[in-house]
Formats: sequence, C-alpha cells, structure tokens
Amino acid sequence: MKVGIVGLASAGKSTLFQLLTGAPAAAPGGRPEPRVGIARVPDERVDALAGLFNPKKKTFATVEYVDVPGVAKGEGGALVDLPALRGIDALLHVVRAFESELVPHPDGSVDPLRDARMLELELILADLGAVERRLEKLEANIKKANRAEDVAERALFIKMKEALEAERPLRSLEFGDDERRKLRNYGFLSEKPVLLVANLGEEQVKDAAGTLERSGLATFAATPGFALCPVSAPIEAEMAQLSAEDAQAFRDDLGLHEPGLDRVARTSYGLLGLISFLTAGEDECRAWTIRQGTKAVQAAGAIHSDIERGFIRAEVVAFADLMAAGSMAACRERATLRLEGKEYLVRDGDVINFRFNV
Ligand SMILES: Nc1nc2c(ncn2[C@@H]2O[C@H](COP(=O)(O)OP(=O)(O)OP(=O)(O)O)[C@@H](O)[C@H]2O)c(=O)[nH]1
Ligand SMILES: [Mg+2]
Repeated sequence: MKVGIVGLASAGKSTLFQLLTGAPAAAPGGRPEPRVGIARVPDERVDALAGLFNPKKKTFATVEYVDVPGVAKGEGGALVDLPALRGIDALLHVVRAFESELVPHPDGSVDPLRDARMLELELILADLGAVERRLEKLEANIKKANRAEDVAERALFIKMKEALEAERPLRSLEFGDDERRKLRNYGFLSEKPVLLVANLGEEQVKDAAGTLERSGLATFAATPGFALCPVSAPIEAEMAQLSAEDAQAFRDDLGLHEPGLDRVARTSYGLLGLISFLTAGEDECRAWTIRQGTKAVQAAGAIHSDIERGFIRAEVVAFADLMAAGSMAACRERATLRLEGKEYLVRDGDVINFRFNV
C-alpha cells in the first residue's frame, strides 16, 4: 500500500511522516520533499505468533508513505504528474487543528473544515485541468483517425469533466471495469480515498471526538471514500521517546486507547478495505496485506507467484484458535485447522500454510 501525505503548508505533514516512518527530520532550510519512507503496520498478532514459534525473523506488513510539499490555494495542479505520487492507493490529508503562535497558518487563522474543503477543491481542479488536456488530445486524435477506442475514452473523459465542473470528486462516480482499467493509466487525485488526519493541539486531545464534531470535520468526512482520524503530532513525538510502559501510562492519563500512529494504520486499512493474513513458522512469522474478498489462491500470490501457480491447498486456522490451542498439531487434533481450496475467501487473522507444487 502506498499513501501520499498532502495538505496545506505547516499542517504537520512532515512531522507525521517522520513519526510514521522513523525518518530523520530534514535538514533545516533544505527543500526535502518529496520524500518516501516505509512504516511498519503494528500488529500484536505477529508478536504473539513469534512467542509460539520462536522464529528467526518477525516481519510486519508495511505501508509506503510519500511526503510532498504543502499545497497553496490555486496550486493543487503541482500535485498532478508528481512522480513520487504515481501509483498511490490513497491520500492522507493532514488538516491543522492545533493553535500555535509560533507556526503561522498560511490563511491567518485555524479552521480545519475550511482547509479540508479547500484541499478537496484543489484536487478536483487539478484533475479537471488534466482531464481537459487529455480531452483536447483525444479530439485531435479522433479528427486524424477515428478510432473506436479513442471515442470510448472521450465519452469517459466527458463524464469526468462534467462531474469535476460541478465540483464533484471522481471518487463519487461509478466506473465500469473497462473504465477503471483505462483510469489506471492516469493518476487522478480526486479518485483516491482520503484519510483525513486532524492534527490536534495537545489541549484538544482529551476531547478529540468533540473537537472533530464541533469543527465540522466529522460531518465532512462522513462520506464514502473518506475516513477521519485524530492525532496530535507533538504528543506522538513525546511518546516515541518513552519506554512502552511509560507511553502506556501517559496514554491512560490522556484517556487514549491506542497509539495515534496505530490508529492511522488501522483507519487506513478500513478505508481501503484491506485485511491481513499471517504466516508462521520457525523461520519467520509474518503479516501480509490483501484486499477483503481475496481468494486463497490470490493470497498465495501475495507471497510468491510460484505458490499461486502451484497452489494445491491452504491449511487455515484462525489466529485466536491457534493461540487457544498453542500449536498447529493441537489445532489439527481439535479440528480447528481446515483444508481450504483455491476459492476460499481469506479472512482477517487467518494463519495460513500454503501447500503448492511447482
Ligand atoms: N504546536 C504544534 N506545532 C506543530 C504540530 N504539528 C507540527 N507542528 C509544527 O509546525 C511546523 C510545521 O510542521 P511540518 O510537519 O514541517 O509541516 P508540513 O505540513 O510538513 O509543512 P510544509 O512541508 O512546509 O508544507 C513545525 O515547526 C512543527 O514542529 C502540532 O500538532 N502542534
Ligand atoms: Mg513538510
């Protein structure tokens, strides 16, 4: 999964990027963005499996984050064709909710709903520009050589242009399979799902839900293709310096249930319809990311194309059943270990051993 971090200047994008990926702060004065970094998806199940199997290696699922420069009003077009954003699955939009006299807001006041709307409009206008440019080219091509393929694409792009002109994002449109295939060649931004991360001030954290409600962000994000998640960058930065126990005590004190960064990962999984399955053995205990609704044979392909090609059967046990039984052998005795075929729909937390033959 690849996620582009976008937002207005000084919203806290780079701070969040550094927290998520463990990347060092950029040298002052330099223009570091875009930067790419990898974040581990926290997963207690991998740790628990490692406790059972004592493997040489633990491997977590990862998310690739891209930190890009802040967008100013009227300049969303700068994000179009940014090579670093090619192939992203989602946008993480950092919206500033924190007040600070030390950090000036580009618009002079802190208003997260205004900012969220403004960036959404920038994405729409950026896409509109790209769609119009493509339409011009298509028209010219059609005049030269009237190919059916171009005519079909023109119809698709006219549909998109009309939506964008009405200030509706591309993610609100329905596309057929053929249309989706065509769109994959382009990196339209308003088509991507958005994880809205509200960067709260330290004093707002105790009442995060109330803050999101009052700001209007909760209502704004209650749309398909959006998810909302509060974080406080300075608090997360402090936590990152503490031992696990001290961080937990600090969180309990603030009434937070989980680390903010875990919440970011969990919320983006939900937004994108992703789940994890697990593999466990003496060499490695590992989490793998797949889409909900993935068949066993495709899940095998997430590990290696050979395993997909030579797929025979999947030995599957639910994580909780494995932990309760204590070993694969005990699961076999209790008959919680099942043999599944190619078509089996993998569930979140399935521990799988693929049998294959190449
Ligand atoms: N008080 C406070 N300051 C913050 C918070 N988040 C970020 N900052 C500060 O705001 C400034 C800008 O943060 P960055 O993370 O660099 O913001 P950015 O969105 O990457 O900014 P650009 O890349 O310039 O668009 C830095 O001085 C941060 O320390 C916050 O939650 N509270
Ligand atoms: Mg930055």
